[in-house]
Amino acid sequence: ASMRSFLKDLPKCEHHLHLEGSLEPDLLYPLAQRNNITLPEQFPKTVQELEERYTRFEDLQDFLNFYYIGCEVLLQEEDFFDLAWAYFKRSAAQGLKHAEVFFDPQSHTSRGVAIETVVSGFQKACVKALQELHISSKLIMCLLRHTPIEECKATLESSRVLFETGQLHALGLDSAEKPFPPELFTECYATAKEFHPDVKLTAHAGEEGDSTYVENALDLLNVTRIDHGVNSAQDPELMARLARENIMLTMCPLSNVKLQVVKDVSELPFDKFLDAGISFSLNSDDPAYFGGYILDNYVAVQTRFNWDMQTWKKVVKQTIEGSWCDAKRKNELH
Ligand code: ES4
Ligand code: ZN
Repeated sequence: ASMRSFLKDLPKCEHHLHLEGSLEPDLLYPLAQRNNITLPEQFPKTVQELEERYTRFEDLQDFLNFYYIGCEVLLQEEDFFDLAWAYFKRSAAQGLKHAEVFFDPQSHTSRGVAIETVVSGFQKACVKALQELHISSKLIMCLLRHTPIEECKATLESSRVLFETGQLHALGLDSAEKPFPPELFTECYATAKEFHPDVKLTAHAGEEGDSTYVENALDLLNVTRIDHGVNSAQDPELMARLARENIMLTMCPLSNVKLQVVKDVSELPFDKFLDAGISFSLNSDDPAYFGGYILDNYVAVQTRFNWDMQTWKKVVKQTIEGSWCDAKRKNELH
């Protein structure tokens, strides 16, 4: 209990959170009803059955199949607001202070929902989170790497004004990693940077893909952050580069166990990364699916690694410094 309360009081920032992945079963069914959505026939019928199904996933694709069905209940601006607000409230109770959150516009625009509807709902939740919970936030738009490149380009074009006006802060890349390597998205990443010089770039890499996915994301997409990056530990030269170029890895311990990237949190290469001087943050990824929000991930790490106070201070400091908020906000967070 005292370990949990120590970790709860740390000023936590989240860098790897899919808003659609925070859709809890107890919100999914009410939204389906509110929007008159018929879920697929084989889909679990009750909150309890669905929670049971979420306790085991074969791999990333098995999880994604459920994740994209979950997305289908989101239609109106209010739905996107409710989703994000529920995430902020639950995370505030776990000591979250700053969040840089992903969303997948293509999982909604493919069903006829306008990207402006999605962003507007999320934005309103972000404003309320700052006012009422003192959580600052940034929105990161992700492209779905399994979709045709022309669709990705069209999505990017539809987001131009949102980036130009600062409503969107960064571009990311997610969904099935193999066989969709970073090099397919070189042009998209160059385009996003042309929208506005302040646009930040990140990409999922090295979760199911090997260390070359991480290397190519750095070389070809010009990202300054890597989401997951677990498999970077396979390559000592890459590790030295991550440290030298101050690339932050956004690690997701409970996710990696649930998707069978590792058998246990204790197998994650945190000590290697610490020794190599690589910055990483600890994140919840898709908390409604993987059984824990940000503090639960901190607790899962501490239970295995038993870090001293000094190590936690270092991790918290690196997390704040690796955030995309301005210097004034970073100062408040420290
Ligand atoms: C995701 Cl864990 C993970 N990996 C890749 N894409 C994703 N989208 C949502 N969660
Ligand atoms: Zn992710």
